[in-house]
Amino acid sequence: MQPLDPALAAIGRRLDAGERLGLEDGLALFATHDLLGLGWLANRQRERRHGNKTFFNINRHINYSNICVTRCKFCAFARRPTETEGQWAYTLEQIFEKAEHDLPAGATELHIVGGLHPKLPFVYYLDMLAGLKQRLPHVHLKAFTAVEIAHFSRLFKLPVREVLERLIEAGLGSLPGGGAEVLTSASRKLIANGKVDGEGWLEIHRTAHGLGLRSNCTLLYGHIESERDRVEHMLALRALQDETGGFQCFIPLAFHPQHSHMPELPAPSGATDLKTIAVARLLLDNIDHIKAYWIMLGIKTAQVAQHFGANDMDGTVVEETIYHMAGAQTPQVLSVRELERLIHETGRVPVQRNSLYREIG
Ligand code: V47
Repeated sequence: MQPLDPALAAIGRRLDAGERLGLEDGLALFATHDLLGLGWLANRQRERRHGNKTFFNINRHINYSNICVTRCKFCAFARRPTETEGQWAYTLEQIFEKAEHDLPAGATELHIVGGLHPKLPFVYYLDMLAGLKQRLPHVHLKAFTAVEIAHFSRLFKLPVREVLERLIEAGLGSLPGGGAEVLTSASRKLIANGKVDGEGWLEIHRTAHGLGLRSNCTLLYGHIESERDRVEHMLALRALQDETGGFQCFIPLAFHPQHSHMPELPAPSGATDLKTIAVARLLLDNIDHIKAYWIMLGIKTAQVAQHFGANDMDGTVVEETIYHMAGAQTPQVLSVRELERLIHETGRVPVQRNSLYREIG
């Protein structure tokens, strides 16, 4: 099936000639009504790189605390330090208990993030990683977004590089991609005022990559940002990737309005979800993996996304609070068997990976 939209067909010919797409191309891709043509183009790039494989991992999320000094408008998860109802901060023993006794069989990753807590000392985070590594030496610790790293740097009066070095020493394996929201536009200030700005977010990933850490990157879309904001955001990530090569995976995150501070906004549509995945595959020619995170896309869209440019589904997850507090209707856990079945049903071959995308088994 070739694209019907002449603008898409022209972009397809340029991709075949090995040309790189730019801002105007990104805008044209978002503007098209030829959704299947766009999917066809993105799928072609996806299959050139990954063939028929769809990756997943066996992981568990731990959100150690939702107490947060900032008030991001999109967030339904955080509670202010003064707002006692509905807040939590796990003790290290509680975290170790969850990790040791509620980890799916064969798990290779813990994904650990939380709010910007005003009081927890640096040693809490260091002991968390060291204690987890001691108990589960084979499990990769993907922990703390760049926003948390910036917070630690400010709170503990340490340069970002030193914060990262000490966390690596304690057992940090890589950085998750959260907190990027929209990096380049004025809308970042409107939805995420008070936390590290776009340049700062990129700089922390640059520093992490310089220290040999791999990381992921995200985009929060479907709120007040424009299509141009999305394209500029992707191009900023691509520029950093040209420099460092440290990003493994891009994860577009669909805004869930329920219980957020922008409940009046409609959630992004299925067409927007699929377009954003496809445009990411076409613009981010230097980031290998595009993840359709089933928790926020919904299982059905995450499956279709495997033919719109995505090649990863994330993993078993087990316990998720960020999206579920924002009204996500997905389950909190998928078994390996279910993940494999869902991937098989899309005509793809499920491949278990570790956090650094090495194939397992
Ligand atoms: O930074 C918060 C987003 C992110 C809402 O690296 C919301 O593998 C939509 O980054 N509606 C955290 N989005 C999640 C994240 C992530 C998830 C899975 C895998 C990886 C990875 C990273 O969630 C936040 C923010 O952008 N978010 N609230 C909401 N109401």
